[in-house]
Amino acid sequence: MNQEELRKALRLYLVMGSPNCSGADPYDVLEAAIDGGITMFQLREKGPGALQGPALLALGARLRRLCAQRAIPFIVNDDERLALELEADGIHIGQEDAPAAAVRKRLPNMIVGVSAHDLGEAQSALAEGADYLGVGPQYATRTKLDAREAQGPAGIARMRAGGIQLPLVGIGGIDATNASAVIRAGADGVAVVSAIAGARAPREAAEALSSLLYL
Ligand code: 3NM
Repeated sequence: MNQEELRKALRLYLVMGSPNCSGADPYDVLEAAIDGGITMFQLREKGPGALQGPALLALGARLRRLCAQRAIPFIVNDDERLALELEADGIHIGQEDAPAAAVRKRLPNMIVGVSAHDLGEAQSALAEGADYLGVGPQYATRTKLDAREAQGPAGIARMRAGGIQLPLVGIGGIDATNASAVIRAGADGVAVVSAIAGARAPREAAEALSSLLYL
């Protein structure tokens, strides 16, 4: 995938694991979200009740297959071994995970996404070979318990003003009421968890976000 294709794929990026699905089967949630127009998916199995071991692998294999069938890039959060086992399209790592340069080297053919919180972290991620950045939290979030203080879309605007041209998504507290502001600040797309996975009707929620993002 080239950089322009990646920018497009990042437009509406669903990040999700079973703890985010309020008891629904993550497969059904993902399928509905794809029907509703998401453009990329990240398996992020974290939080209370997160699956591990064979159960996580089995879920990952089902979700991976669905993404392949529907031509949705499939990214794994933070777990290089799982990413390899599932033949993921990419991996997403945070500042607390393995250094981006080492991951880039070990997984030369994968998309490598990195969480960056300010211009300095964005410049480091770029130098280490990141393919895209996730910038957050844009707004207050209840999904990631150790999230930092909300920085608002101005953080993205500062990165763009500082010369960061990498594909970039905002994350954290994004929903249909504020997604447009994140795009206006310079993001290529938005990454959401609860706005779709926690919605009563994930397909309609994805459709609503999607229609805003293509205005
Ligand atoms: N990363 P929701 S915030 C996974 O700031 C994640 O890097 C964040 O969930 C960061 O869309 C976040 O439900 C959770 O607010 C986003």
